[in-house]
Amino acid sequence: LSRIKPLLLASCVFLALQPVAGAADPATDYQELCVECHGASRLGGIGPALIPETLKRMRGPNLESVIRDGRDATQMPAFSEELDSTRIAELAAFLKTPLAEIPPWGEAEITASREMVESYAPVDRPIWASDPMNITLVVETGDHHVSVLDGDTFDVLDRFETPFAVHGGPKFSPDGRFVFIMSRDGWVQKYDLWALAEVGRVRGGLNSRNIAMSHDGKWLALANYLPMTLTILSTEDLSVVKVMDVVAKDKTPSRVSAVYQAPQRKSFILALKDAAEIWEVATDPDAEPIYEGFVHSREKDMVEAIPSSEGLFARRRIEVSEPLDDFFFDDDYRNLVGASRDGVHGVVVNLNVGREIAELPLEGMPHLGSGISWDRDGRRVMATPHLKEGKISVIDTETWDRIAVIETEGPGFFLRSHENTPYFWADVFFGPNKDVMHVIDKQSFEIVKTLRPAPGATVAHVEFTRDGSRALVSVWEDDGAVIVYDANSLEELERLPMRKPSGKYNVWNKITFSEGTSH
Ligand code: DHE
Repeated sequence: LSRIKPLLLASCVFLALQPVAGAADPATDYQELCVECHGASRLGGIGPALIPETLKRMRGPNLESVIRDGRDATQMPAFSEELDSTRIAELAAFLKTPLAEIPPWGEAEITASREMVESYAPVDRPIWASDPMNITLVVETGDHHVSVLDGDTFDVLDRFETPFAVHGGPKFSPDGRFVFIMSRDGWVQKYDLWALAEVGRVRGGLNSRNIAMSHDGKWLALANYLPMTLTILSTEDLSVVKVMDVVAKDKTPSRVSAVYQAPQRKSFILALKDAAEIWEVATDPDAEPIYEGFVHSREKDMVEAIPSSEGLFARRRIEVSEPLDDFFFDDDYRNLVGASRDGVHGVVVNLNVGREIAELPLEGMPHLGSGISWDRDGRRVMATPHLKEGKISVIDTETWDRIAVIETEGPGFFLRSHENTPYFWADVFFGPNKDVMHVIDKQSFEIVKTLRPAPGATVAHVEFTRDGSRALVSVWEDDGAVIVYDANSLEELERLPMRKPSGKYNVWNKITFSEGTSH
């Protein structure tokens, strides 16, 4: 790949320098200017897929200005010499048109996309001297890289290129040695933290949402919008183990909004975008009792083992009254809370009995995936931000009553805490106060400090070090930074320059399912 990249880039640039003759026709302009890098079917090549499913999720400069001016620090050239503003607008509109046909993307195509790095050589211990359990990854979306940080010294051990537009949390193997990273174009990358080297990558979908690892670290599930499938890969060598078509009981095909690991249940839980069903997929070869043993379950007849008689990847459908998105799970993964489509309430689903058991008034689009939980007065509470309102709701996870609403300076995206800290941290992601980070007392719900470390910049997402003593905050800008805070005194200690850092992920917090982090 590295050998053909310069050739393709050279031909892109060469084409870019040719005057484009003839009347404006965006399809012709695409063939002449874009096809080399973005593929004949607009599904990507060395450049990303140019389809509405991916483009509408992109933050930053709009499509027309990217075509006109190019993209800094990427191989995307500027086309202002070749195309006038009308043709640029028409080309942008063309790229936002859905593809007439989605090419098949099954086992054969996924297998053909798999690229294992020939020079990769495994090592039997880390090639560095840092604490392997305190390694923290920073996803830098500005130029599509990940920085590998020593969580004690904050030295950058490596900075490697990722596929374009990484989304969601990277997933660590249970021993913290390997990490798997997913891009919105469906690429899954495997990286060896001990050797500081990429192991390989595979395109498991054409437009994808997130990945989850099985409880035993053997399988990686990829939730796809395009095609409407769940791809299961072997974590060992990224080979395809299974591609499940996601079709509801009434035969409606559905996109998969997200896939989650439910460790105690030894299963994956799937949120379906277009069907009023939640799926549970067993990752335990002895899954039979879980899937068929509920004498009282009205879902008994819905259990379908597909196709393994042993129960591995057996599927269970849980029917709900409407499609639910964006799940928060309680600690034992008995219940989940999902957001309703109308954005005004949440629904509690008991996964054991397979039905809805409560409804919560959660107006203003709760972002349940960012929910975190902790103990307060002997009760387990969870908190969730809202994407459309400047508030955080706190819910009692036994009664499912909302017990507090904390007013903030604007709608937030992420909440974070750690078992060793008395506070939780809440960003304000949207609106004029997007540069604000609130630090809130977990017991009193008082805002103890409002940080504004980079006035005017988006300041968001927090990760703690392994012991919870340091909080790492992203200044989410192209010339951004990760700011290291003392998590007790709330004093700034250090600023590490980064290119639009988004999420940060500490090995220990992730593999131990630390309280206050996403899973
Ligand atoms: Fe995310 C996690 C869905 C937009 C950055 N986001 C997740 C997860 C889901 C999700 C289901 C959990 C996956 C996981 O970690 O395994 N995100 C969605 C959406 O539906 C939404 C609102 C619309 C969309 O574009 O798909 C959305 N997300 C965004 C963004 O615009 C963000 C801010 C920038 C970006 O990179 O696209 C964004 N999402 C993130 C991050 C995480 C994430 C950084 C991981 C957080 C963590 O701490 O684990």
